[in-house]
Amino acid sequence: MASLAGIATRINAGNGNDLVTVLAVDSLATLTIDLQIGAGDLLKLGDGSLTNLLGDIRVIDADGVGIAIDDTASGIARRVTLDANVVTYSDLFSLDDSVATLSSLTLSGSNAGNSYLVIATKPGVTTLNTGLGDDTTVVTGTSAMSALTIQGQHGTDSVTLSGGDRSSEHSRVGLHRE
Ligand SMILES: [Ca+2]
Repeated sequence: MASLAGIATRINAGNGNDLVTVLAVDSLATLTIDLQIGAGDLLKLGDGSLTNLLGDIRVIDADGVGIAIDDTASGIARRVTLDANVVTYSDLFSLDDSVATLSSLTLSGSNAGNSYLVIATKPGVTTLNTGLGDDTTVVTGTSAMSALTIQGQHGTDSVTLSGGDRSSEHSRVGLHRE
């Protein structure tokens, strides 16, 4: 779906397991997606490129939603920040998930060399598929009951864990390379 400029758009997906795919959000738009009931709800942002996602997106879900963010085919380097309640792609969109319970959050990057800053994670499983190029990931914090997996894929990737003052005893960080 695509949202309209200057208009607040809300989708109530309905009960049951829903799939919502967002391909475009105008820079002046706000889009709220309420997945409602359904433990198997899935929200997809982008279908290979995030270039047309330019507005603010908010997701609501009470009983578990999987979120997949797919920029794999854009060919553009992105700067991405993950905090406890918001995922921000610089110069593009922000995704507010402060009132959503996540079952999973998966970010899949392009081959252009991306940079990721992880300040905090939400409870659930977060996976960074950083991309096929040379990617940089800095993790300064993770949160209780969360698991973070970083898949460097191809390229010369770097991962820095620097959360010395944050407890990580209840979270897991895994690093993988193909
Ligand atoms: Ca890589």
